[in-house]
Amino acid sequence: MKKTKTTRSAVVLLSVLASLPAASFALNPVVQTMYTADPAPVVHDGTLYLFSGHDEDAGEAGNFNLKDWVLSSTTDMVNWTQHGVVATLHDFEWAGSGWGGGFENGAWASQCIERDGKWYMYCPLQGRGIGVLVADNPLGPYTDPIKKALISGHYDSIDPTVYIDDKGQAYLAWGNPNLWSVKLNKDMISYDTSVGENGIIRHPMTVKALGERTPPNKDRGTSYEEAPWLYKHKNLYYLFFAGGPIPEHLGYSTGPTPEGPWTYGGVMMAPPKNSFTIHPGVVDYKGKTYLFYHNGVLPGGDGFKRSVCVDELKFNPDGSVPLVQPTDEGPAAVGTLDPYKRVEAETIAWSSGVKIEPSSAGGQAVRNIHDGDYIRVNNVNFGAPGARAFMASLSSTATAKEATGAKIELRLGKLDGQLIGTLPVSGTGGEWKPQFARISGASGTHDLFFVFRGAAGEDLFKFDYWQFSQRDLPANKLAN
Ligand code: FUB
Repeated sequence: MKKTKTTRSAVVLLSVLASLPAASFALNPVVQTMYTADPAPVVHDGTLYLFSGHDEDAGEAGNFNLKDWVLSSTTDMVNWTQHGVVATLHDFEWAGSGWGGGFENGAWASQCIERDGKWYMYCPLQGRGIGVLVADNPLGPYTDPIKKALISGHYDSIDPTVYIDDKGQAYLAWGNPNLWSVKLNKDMISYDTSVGENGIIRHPMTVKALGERTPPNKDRGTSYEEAPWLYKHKNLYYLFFAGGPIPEHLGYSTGPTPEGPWTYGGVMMAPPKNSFTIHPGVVDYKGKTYLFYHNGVLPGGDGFKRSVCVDELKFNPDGSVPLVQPTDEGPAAVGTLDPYKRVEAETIAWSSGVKIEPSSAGGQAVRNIHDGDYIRVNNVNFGAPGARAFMASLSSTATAKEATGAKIELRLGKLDGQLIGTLPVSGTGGEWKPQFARISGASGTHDLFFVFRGAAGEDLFKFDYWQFSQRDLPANKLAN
């Protein structure tokens, strides 16, 4: 009797497990349509925004080539909507003067924060100081409210990190090779000049605070190199940073306030693959803590063509940070994607071949689509009975009368997984037009692949957004 009961419960459990979707994971690096570096995550109103630098595809060899800052966002940790460039060196009138690359280079590691409905982005213009931009929403447009450097170029002024404590006091810290900070005023665009050297505090660069450097270096007495990131967990403040020597690793220190005094905690991530720099960004989201960093693993990548990755960070009970192992699969999904609402084509878990550009219809669109390229979106919840139709907003240079020969295959689970529908792409004469396909066999939760087909080597079409429907399509909505 007992055995039968156990067997029956095991069968029930197995069938429940079988009906659940397999756990979906993010994929590292987070963005594949361009090189990204120096992650700066921030959570606001249920969305995780990931600001980052943007290593250009081409530029001066053996140097960083950064002109602008880009933004992606997620609500599930596996699908990232790319918002493209949100700020550039041209947003700073004064970027053109001084050493560092004029308007063409020097858009190094920034951080953005929201306060009272305004977004403040602290941007180092390498060699020229740290500026501040302000916007009404994370996507911008951003403008320069002070039209000069907030922190002059004399103070090792790269890699700003901004933090607002529970009492509303904001801090800005930065620096390579030294660590500096100011107390920002409530307006977030000026600082309290009554302390330190006209308001600027140099943190003691001691081994106790920032760890021992091995081998020692005459200019740098500690393991601290650059890329500070201020964060709080429980009652402890953390200073995460890139430690030296090169190739950099991630280290951390803790302290009782956002200004320290700091006590070195240890190494939290080994040097990244294929990049001599690393840069931390830590944020809490939906009950978990995430560590963003960069490496050089995308095809063509290296120390000047880096890519942002993310993995979960778990604290030890005493607040210390265990070594985080970088993964290819990234963290588990914390939500599903609703295919029955409009989804931007640039919402991507993984892609191959494609790029993004500003869309003539607003926002971004996917371009550079060739035969065999694909976009993957993860954890798509088709529910029951599931999807019966699919719509994509597409633009192609062929006229409505010309056949493009291109199509989108919709597949579940893997690149050559179950085919749930095929959309033959019509010519649109360069306009954005909705195009439709019948769908069958799409129920439950799956990773979804848009596989692009067409004449080899041809730039096929552009893709703005998509949506599934649980209702069938009238015949006149179908191209064939
Ligand atoms: O991206 C340029 C520089 O490389 C950053 O400012 C540093 O943190 C390092 O990642």
